[in-house]
Amino acid sequence: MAAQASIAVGSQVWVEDPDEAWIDGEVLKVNGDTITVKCSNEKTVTAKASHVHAKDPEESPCGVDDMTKLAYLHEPGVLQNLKSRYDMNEIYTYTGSILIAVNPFRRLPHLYDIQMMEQYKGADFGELSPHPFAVADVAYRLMLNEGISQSILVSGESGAGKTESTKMIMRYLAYMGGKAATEGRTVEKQVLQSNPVLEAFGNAKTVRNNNSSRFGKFVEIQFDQKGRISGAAVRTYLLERSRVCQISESERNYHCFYMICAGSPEEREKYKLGDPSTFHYLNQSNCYKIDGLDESKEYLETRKAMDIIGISSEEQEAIFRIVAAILHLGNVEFAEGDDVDSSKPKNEKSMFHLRTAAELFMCDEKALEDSLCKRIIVTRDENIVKTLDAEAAKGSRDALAKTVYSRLFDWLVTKINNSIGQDPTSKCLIGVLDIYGFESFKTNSFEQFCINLTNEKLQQHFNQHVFKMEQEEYTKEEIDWSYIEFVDNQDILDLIDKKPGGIIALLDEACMLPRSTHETFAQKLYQTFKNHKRFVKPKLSRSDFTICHYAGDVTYQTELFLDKNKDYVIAEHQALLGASGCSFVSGLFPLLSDDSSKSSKFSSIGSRFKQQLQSLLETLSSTEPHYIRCVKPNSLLKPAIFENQNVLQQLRCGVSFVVVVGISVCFKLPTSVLILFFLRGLWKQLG
Ligand code: AD9
Ligand code: MG
Repeated sequence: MAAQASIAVGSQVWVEDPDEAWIDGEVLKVNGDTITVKCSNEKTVTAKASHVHAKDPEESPCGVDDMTKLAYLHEPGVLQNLKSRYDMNEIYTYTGSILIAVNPFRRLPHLYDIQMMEQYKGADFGELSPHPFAVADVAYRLMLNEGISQSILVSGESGAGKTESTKMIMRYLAYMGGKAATEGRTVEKQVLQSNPVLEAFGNAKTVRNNNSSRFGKFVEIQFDQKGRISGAAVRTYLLERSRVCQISESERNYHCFYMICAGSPEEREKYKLGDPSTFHYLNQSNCYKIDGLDESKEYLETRKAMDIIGISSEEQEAIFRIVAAILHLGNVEFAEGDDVDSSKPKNEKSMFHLRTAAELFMCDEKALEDSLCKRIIVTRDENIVKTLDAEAAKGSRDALAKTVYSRLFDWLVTKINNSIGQDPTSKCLIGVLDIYGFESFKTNSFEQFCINLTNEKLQQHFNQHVFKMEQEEYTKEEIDWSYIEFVDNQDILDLIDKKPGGIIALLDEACMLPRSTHETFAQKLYQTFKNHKRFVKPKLSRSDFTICHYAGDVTYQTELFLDKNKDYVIAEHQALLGASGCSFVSGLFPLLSDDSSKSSKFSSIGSRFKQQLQSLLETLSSTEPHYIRCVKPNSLLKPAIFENQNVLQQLRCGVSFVVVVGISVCFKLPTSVLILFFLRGLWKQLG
């Protein structure tokens, strides 16, 4: 471990490089604290000793299948190991019990077939090559033998391979817990088929991933005493609604919209559909096709999956009719109406789409128009009709589209859960979590705020788990662990979700006060958190704020925070679709108790999300966790390219939390500590 001392003239080392992150070379000169290295790219570099690391003497060209087998566990060593393995199509590597998966961006033959599953069945962990099946197998055995519920937490940035890994885990568990060779709709088949359905409605092409999940997912698979699957529950988190009406360059809307445009000629005729480029909700980005994806085939597969789940053909018809209706709705444009500040459909074309949308929603055309262009203000004495201008009518149209779509998505999730069914007698479950990783973009809005809160919560869960594991290990190995100080992220969590007084609580408050704007909200934050260690007001901004997250600083733009936090259905929309002649549509808008029918009653998305997270964490805490960390080797989404800097960044802001003080006194470290160092990028301090 502390082999830095062995750096002498002639020894092989790693030294920092601006392009490659780390480059190898031979030491030419050692001068006190500075070392001169002749690099393999022929450059000669002089660096501080603390920035030069010994290279593994017996480094094999194939790397090692477990990082803890490296002679030196430092950043360049870890990176080199992942890279050499990746070059040989060995995409999986362990760090102790944690599986690192580097996305191959190509199908690897036989890696996931039944013979492979058969091999991993019951094999000791670490005996075979690292694989998600091995992780799933451990979880399954522990559940069966010890009777403890398990969870598998898959993390990584967008496009890193979380969803693919999750699906493999589910396939393995279905294989182990399935009733082999049973015909018909078995529970495990339904569990697996929930994936294509959710992906059709919840995944979209983004710049980061052609099949990006725009929602978080926790699948809980329940088993009976014999280890057979007896039920399952899917929980989803925060579907990105804005995508329904608004897409950025090179991105697409949800897959289902393109699928229905590629339906049978009869369907296209029935729904009056044409090319995707004729719909405003699809043509904002000029991107319609995804390489290697056949929309009409995907459509048929989705329908097949829906059959297996038990979604009736009438329901399926209604679902896709609604999808088509949303497309037509998006094509309704507005012009100034006859009165001041009023609006009406812009032209014949808009009238046509309005009529078609009304037909497909099975509601009254005039009522649809009114619900878009007018508001009814209820006063004590009378109801006053207020007209909306063209801009407001467009906003109303988009709000309707988003509301219908998110209700549809929720319906699918509920249907999946009801169809598969829950096993109330099940004592053991395995949960698989596929949730968005930490995000930090140029502009970060409410979505990133919620996503990063999720990651803070999971981080804390990880801290607590590993901390416990560590303490046990130290005690066992009689190591004095007082020098390991755990940095808790509770202060960040308090900043965000403390009630009262946290950012979410203040946001809710702002949403309820009639005259607040994002600026007054930001001012309130600045005032409240002026002395908070984790909160910073950026110098040149009047409404942004920065949170110092465990994985790095993120600056949020508050502009849309208030809007995005408000979850309400416009009363006119509720009334319109609640009265639809199609029972499926009206079923999406059930009448609620009296007071909520009053216009625009506020309910907070942030607070609800916080509660959902709380309950997720409670579930996770009652399980034994396993971790899979996915890594995206390049931003081009292409095979065989391994970008050092890019990967390093991901490893650095992965799960991290431990600060080691005075570690130099200790050379005898248990494996799990090595795992921690790896996760934290702490090898630097190890010198
Ligand atoms: V996001 O946060 O939902 O945007 P994920 O879920 O991390 O993201 P995903 O699993 O969708 O990424 O993987 C992205 C793409 O990489 C897939 O569509 C595959 O084309 C590719 N991929 C990922 N893992 C594998 C694999 N094990 N084998 C082959 C893979 N291809
Ligand atoms: Mg995904």
